[in-house]
Amino acid sequence: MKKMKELAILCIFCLVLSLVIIPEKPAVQAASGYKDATSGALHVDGTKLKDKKGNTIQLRGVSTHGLSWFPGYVNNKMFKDLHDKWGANVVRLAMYTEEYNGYCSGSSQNKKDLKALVKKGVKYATDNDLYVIIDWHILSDGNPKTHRKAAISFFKEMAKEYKNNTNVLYEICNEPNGGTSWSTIKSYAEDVIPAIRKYDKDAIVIVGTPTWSQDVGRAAANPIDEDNIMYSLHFYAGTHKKWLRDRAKSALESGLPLFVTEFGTTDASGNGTVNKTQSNYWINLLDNKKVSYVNWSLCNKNESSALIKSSVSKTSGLNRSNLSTSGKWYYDVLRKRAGLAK
Ligand code: IDC
Repeated sequence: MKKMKELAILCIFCLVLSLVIIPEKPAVQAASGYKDATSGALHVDGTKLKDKKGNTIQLRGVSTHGLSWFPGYVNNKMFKDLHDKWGANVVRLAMYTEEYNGYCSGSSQNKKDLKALVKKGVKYATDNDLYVIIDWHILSDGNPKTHRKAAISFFKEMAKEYKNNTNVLYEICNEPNGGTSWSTIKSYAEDVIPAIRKYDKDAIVIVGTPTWSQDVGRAAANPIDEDNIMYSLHFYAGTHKKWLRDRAKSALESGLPLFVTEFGTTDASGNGTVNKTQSNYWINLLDNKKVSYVNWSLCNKNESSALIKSSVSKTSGLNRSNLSTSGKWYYDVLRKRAGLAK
């Protein structure tokens, strides 16, 4: 009887001990990202992006292709997958201004449709704990001043709509080009930023830099005198190699907060060979410096930068095998960094 009692006490002791010392099995870690209660509103501190608690946060995610070309990927299930399965914490909504039913080149109905699609995108991002970048995607209209008035009214409307959202970032000119100088871009930014700030006082605003967002040194030499501004650096790994990484490093060293709002694993045409070696060099640098990055692009176009195989037509529920060479590489990059990879 006494032995039984001793045994029972021993068992209870062991049970208590096991509860105390056996660590809880970690649950699958979701992407660290937008959650209003935790990460919330972002701010810029030096070259770093910080969350509301002051922790450095790196955003990693994907860009849509042009919203007019591929509207179908803007759906709740896809965005949920991006967060839960891919481990992304940001999505970029690329709204062209000129090309193919661009916001400034299409009909007024097209303008309404695009605006509605952007709003859907922001909603799906918000519902799925993603930060979201609203991208005014200038390209063939190389000078952002070409559509300055339209940009001001568009961003005013967006900022009014999203003044209480803490997950919306504004990218006011994708890639200035055609010889547009930094001083022209800067003066454009100084017109658009107040339109945003009128409603959304301290949201992050990302400004493109000269020569397809590669001449970050120009901005570093004469930055915009405003809080919470970041500067775009874009690269396509097959074309932009060590020389552009060196340029990025020196811009960071001089204190310029960079955001890679677009990069491709291919050459600058968005096509050609996927250069994994150069892509890995880039990702290592960006991780090391805690620079955020967004990959081009979430679509199944028959071009090698597309994340999805051109033979796959579904717009959500994608498996790794549905992805292109670039897609598989990037899916693994994201999942690993979000702690989702096996
Ligand atoms: C490309 C698309 C391509 C589309 C073209 C339109 O991949 O399908 O026909 O735009 O002109 C950028 C631009 C981005 C480009 C991409 C690849 O921001 O719009 O997309 N790129 O060329 N800058 C460097 C490369």
